[in-house]
Amino acid sequence: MLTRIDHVGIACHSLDSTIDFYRRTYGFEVAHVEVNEEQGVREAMLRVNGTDDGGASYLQLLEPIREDSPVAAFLARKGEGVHHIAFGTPDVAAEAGSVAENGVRVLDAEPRRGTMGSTITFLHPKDCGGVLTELVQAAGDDEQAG
Ligand code: CMX
Ligand code: CO
Repeated sequence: MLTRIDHVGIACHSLDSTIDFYRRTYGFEVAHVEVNEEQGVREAMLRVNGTDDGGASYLQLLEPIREDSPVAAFLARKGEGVHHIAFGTPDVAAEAGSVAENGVRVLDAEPRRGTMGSTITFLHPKDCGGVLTELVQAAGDDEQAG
């Protein structure tokens, strides 16, 4: 079960100037900044709204911290822009199993650590109509569902 759009991931060269754009243009403020070594990014979460299920929706601004990372490869090929969409779910492992049964490649053998204590996994964009798709179980989501 997918319950919300958790975030839209946006690849950028400079986190600071992209944060500045979203602040000046729309008034969005940074809710959280984090380095995720495993994913090779420095990222900022800009909260857009809360949702009925107790989660929230964010923009996730992504700046690569090394050249051999997915976001660096994306920037080199396509330049700045929308990198992925992430759906929220109360159970990321169950959701990954269910989409895999439908023939969609799940990129992680086990869910990994995402931003703000979340648990995440990615689905191959070639199996999702060209959209790199992430599934997110927010920290505390399982308790809300139970
Ligand atoms: N969206 C849509 N298509 C994408 C894509 C993206 N973000 N990234 C790559 N592709 C497409 C490419 O266009 C290419 O298509 P063509 O063959 O038609 O040209 C194909 O996928 C292969 O591209 P590639 O540059 O060779 O990339 P890889 O196969 O090495 O890797 C992917 C692609 C999706 C497997 C890899 O980026 C990945 O594992 N991503 C998941 C992890 C991630 O993105 N982490 C950063 C975000 C962290 C977070 O959100 O917290
Ligand atoms: Co993401």
